[in-house]
Amino acid sequence: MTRITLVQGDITEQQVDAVVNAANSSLLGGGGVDGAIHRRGGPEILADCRRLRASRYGKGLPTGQAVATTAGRLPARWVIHTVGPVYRPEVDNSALLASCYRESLRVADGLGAETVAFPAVSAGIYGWPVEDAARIALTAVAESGAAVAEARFVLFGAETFEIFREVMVAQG
Ligand code: AR6
Repeated sequence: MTRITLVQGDITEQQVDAVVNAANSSLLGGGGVDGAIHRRGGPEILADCRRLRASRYGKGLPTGQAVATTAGRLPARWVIHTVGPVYRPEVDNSALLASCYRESLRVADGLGAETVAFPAVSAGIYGWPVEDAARIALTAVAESGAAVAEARFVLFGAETFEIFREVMVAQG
């Protein structure tokens, strides 16, 4: 069973096997966690992403899916890129957000990763309310059945960390 842990901090500094990136379909970088991972990890990650675009993902990585690249200069071995849904109050995309976590863990299992760090996918630029994003994320990981030993949520800022902590306590 996967143990879920929460820390407040910067995901690019985590000593884990794999770091999950809240990417966009292009896989070619952006702001938020994506920008931080590419800045800190260096150009090897982007080079791998370009190869993926030239081969398996000509049209981009679909929302809810996940794919791994090198982690370049990050302490981790791999970056697992996933694409969260953009939050739209009139559409329920929670299944797609849950899929990001399930698929990332499936990729991690395939790599033999034991420790995986997750950001709060979709809860930044993509606008998902943090409490709801936390509920979906924690449930998806708890129910994943993955072999990964530790799924570590790395929350940027005290407020997001506190919300995740409260949701985790409420979910038991
Ligand atoms: N470590 C941990 N968490 C972080 C870090 C960090 N270094 N930096 C930001 N966060 P976001 P999204 C938090 O916007 O909502 C990009 O342009 C942030 O505070 O990174 O899925 C992509 O290319 C928030 O809680 O991802 C896409 O176009 C959470 O990580 C788009 O943004 C996610 O925020 C994806 O948007």
